[in-house]
Amino acid sequence: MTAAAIWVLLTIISELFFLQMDIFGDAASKQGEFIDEAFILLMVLAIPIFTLVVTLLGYVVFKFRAKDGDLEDAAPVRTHKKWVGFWLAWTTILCLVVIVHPGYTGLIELRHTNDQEPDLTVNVTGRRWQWIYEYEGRDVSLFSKDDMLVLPNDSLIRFIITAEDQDVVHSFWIPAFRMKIDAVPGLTTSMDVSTTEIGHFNDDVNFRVQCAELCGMDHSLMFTRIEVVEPAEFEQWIADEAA
Ligand SMILES: [Cu+2]
Repeated sequence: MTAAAIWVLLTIISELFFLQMDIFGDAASKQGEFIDEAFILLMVLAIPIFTLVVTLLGYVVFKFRAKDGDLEDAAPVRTHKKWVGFWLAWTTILCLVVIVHPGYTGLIELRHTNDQEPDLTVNVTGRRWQWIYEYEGRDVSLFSKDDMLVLPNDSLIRFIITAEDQDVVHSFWIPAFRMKIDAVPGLTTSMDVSTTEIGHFNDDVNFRVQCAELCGMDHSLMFTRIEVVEPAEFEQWIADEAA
């Protein structure tokens, strides 16, 4: 009874503490909003399980500790079948639930734009240790590490991603959009992002492309600054760059 009370109390405190935290700030894409919701849901579901394990461990260590001068062996441990069955059933149900949502529904959500025509396609190549970009059909490419990857807001952007032959595996990650996919030599992957916020690397470091697959000496420096601007401003930028 005491253990149950401690568990409930710990759970309520932890849930309240977690829900008032703002861990990542706001996501800057539709996909990102869904991913944040999924993360929060999984944490809310995981907290009671974590507090249950911690409470039981602490309770058992305290309650069944050896008394002073007691040198007898402890009573043998026997399986409590009902408890094992209960634990197995509930964890199985919980697992099946999260496989469907946010697991399966999440995949559908992140991939449902794949058959739509994007507003902008950017071809991306990973190379030790920088990213190279080509704005498809716009005659603009970025080759320097210092270049700013400018993107239009309120747009569906499709990144087509690969890595150079003879290179290693990289991972194309944009924290502000909460999206990430591997960049593999000889393989082409794609990632759709629907932008929802104006933003600049200087104000929020999550507005960057970052390699997320350890790829050697300058892995941590393999990033590109991002600026998301209004579509009209983007068109102006593209026109200036192409000139
Ligand atoms: Cu890399």
